[in-house]
Amino acid sequence: MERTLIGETPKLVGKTVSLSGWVNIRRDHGKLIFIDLRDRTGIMQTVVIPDSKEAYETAKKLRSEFVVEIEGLVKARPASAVNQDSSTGGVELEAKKVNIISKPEGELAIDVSQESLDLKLETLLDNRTLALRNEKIKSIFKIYSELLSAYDEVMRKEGYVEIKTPKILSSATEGGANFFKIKYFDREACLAQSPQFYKQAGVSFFERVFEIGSVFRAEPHYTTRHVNEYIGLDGEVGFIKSFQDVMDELEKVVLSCMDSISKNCQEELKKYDVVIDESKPIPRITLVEAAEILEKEFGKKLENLDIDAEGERMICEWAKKKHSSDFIFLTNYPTALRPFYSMPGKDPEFTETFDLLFRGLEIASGGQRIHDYNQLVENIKKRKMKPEQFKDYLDIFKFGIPPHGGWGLGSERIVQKILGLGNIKEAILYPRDVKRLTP
Ligand code: AMO
Repeated sequence: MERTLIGETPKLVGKTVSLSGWVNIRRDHGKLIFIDLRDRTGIMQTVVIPDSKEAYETAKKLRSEFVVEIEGLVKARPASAVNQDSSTGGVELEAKKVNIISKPEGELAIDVSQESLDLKLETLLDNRTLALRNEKIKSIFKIYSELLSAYDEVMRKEGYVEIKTPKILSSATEGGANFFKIKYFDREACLAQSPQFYKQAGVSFFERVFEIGSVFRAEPHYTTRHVNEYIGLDGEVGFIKSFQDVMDELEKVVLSCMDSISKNCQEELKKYDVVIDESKPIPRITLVEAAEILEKEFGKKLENLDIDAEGERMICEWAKKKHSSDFIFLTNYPTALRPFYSMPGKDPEFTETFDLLFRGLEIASGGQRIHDYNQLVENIKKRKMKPEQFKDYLDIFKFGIPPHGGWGLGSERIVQKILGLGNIKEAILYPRDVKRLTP
């Protein structure tokens, strides 16, 4: 018999169907055996009665996570039963045949059938492939998948061309020390800290480009918002008049992603009791203004305008109260805090750059770039770096390139903050941190 999906069964009351999936849990009540069956569309209760002899004998052997095929009659469940337990829907299957397709070996480390797995993050990550079978945890990644598709869709709609750039590089793109050195045959290379140089090159041939790609950061610390490998949603756009145009673009893109998630992931959002509010337009304040607000409203002083995690949380609290916005752009970061490619402002102590904060956390950085060859060479020298090291990057500017800018968005941070997850690692299938290289 052809396979029917659980999601299709409400329309098939009175029909005989064959379902395939995993045993979420087996419960025995007197002589009846209840098997909650899980497939990619949901969970459904199946009932095996002793009269169906063969099915009953097989059902007695079943344990959680057995992969099975169950044939039976779709029946409407009494409303009272549905009210008591709504997790398995309004129909059930009266099983006639049960066939074991595959069995787990040995004991399972965790029971994924619970609505919410109340376990330590380490346990969930150590047993990741199993934990990812839990419906609530799976919801995180359905939302993540929606984010990737929404980003792709809006970028293409706005005329950006998707590119994929190399992740093995000869030099670091973002400066600082947080890059991984690797052995590359008889040379040293490093893993890309961002697609920065290549997306700027992309502007010189496509005007507008985007990339969804892996980013590697050798952050030696443990925080709830840093990991060592993440997926960046990058964008770069040419022919801008100022970095305000870049923020306009990013605002459009981010709000469009939020809208798609809100429209297409209602069920998943509900599992986390989350509502996505309209946040339009996103307020923009300079970092200097933010520092004043922090001091006046929260009594917090910023050292050299270097806003920390607490400051970001506070300024978001202010944005919510004052502008009813979950987002806020902080602009014009000090030169000392931004990479060498950032466009200086009228006051050269500051740059034409921004961060985008969402519900207390920085989710994106961006800005206008220096596009003049000589100015860029000077800037590299000013930072005590050697222009020779950036020869290929500098070539981009020798060939002629319009004023441009862009952003890097941390995809996992967006999902973390949408769902209010305590740690970014919850929003990563198989996260990498200082200690974790498996699974
Ligand atoms: P930046 O280094 O600020 O900027 O990174 C951009 C965004 O990436 C995310 N992010 C991280 N997420 C998880 N773990 C980390 N260790 C981590 N580091 C950064 C954040 C951050 O806002 N090239 C520039 C962007 C640009 O100007 O276009 C860049 O990489 O969400």
